[in-house]
Amino acid sequence: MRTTIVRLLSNMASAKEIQQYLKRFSQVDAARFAVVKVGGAILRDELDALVSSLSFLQQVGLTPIVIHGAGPQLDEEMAAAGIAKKTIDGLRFTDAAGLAVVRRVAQRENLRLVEALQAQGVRATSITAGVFECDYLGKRKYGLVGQVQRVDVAGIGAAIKVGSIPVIASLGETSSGQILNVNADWAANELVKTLQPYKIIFLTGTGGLLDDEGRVIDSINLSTEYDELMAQPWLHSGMKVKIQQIHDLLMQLPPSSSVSITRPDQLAKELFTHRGSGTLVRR
Ligand code: X2W
Repeated sequence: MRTTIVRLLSNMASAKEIQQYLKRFSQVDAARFAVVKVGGAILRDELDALVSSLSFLQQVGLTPIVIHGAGPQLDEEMAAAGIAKKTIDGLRFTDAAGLAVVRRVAQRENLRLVEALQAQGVRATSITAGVFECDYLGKRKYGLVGQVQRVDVAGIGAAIKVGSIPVIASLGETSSGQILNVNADWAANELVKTLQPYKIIFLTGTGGLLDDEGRVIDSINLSTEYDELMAQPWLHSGMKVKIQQIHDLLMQLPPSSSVSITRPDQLAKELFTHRGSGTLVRR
């Protein structure tokens, strides 16, 4: 573990810089340090780096809240089950057969991450139900897809109290107990709105928002750059949706809030250096 930490920190600036950030983070309410959204592709391709980074945070006494998706795994398992993919407005139309796959795969991926953390001695708590109280987004249009109405943070708080990283799947339920499929970015945004964490981090395979040549954009200041950015013909439609979602999220948070988009192996650099990593989006 020590070598992992040394390796993680070796690319960074000074010990003084790291100490500065540690001190700052230690002054934040432990339950509101960070929400980290992990895309399904990260669980598939970069699990080791993710585990190392989360392990490092626990070593220095920080407990992030992890919310994860399972998009690519769902594509694969749906295809294997003979269920054709249908997306509406970027959301997966989910019928009863599809929901059975969503529940199985979300729970499997959740446990895979929790077990990988525990195998490295990291305390982690699996949470696959009871967080996102939902209504149907539109039963006829989207099927069994949830729109979050309320976030119950009791289970999350209990895990953090004992220094265990809550690892949350993006499954919701209605007040009458119907399980629903929730988009993991949406679930992360609702968690953020409820908890108002100090740090908001999205871990993606791209490691940030990309410009026209596929390079990571360092920072985006929405108040001065949003309209211009949205008008760019080169902005990839997936990126456009992401920026729009981040814009809408930040508008509902205090003006000092920001969102970081980075890769798992750059997480410590993002948190503990002035330079950071990936893309920083501010209001
Ligand atoms: C998503 C949930 C998984 C997800 C889906 O079925 O793909 C809806 O679209 P990523 O890996 O974070 O994309 N749900 C309603 O969002 O995973």
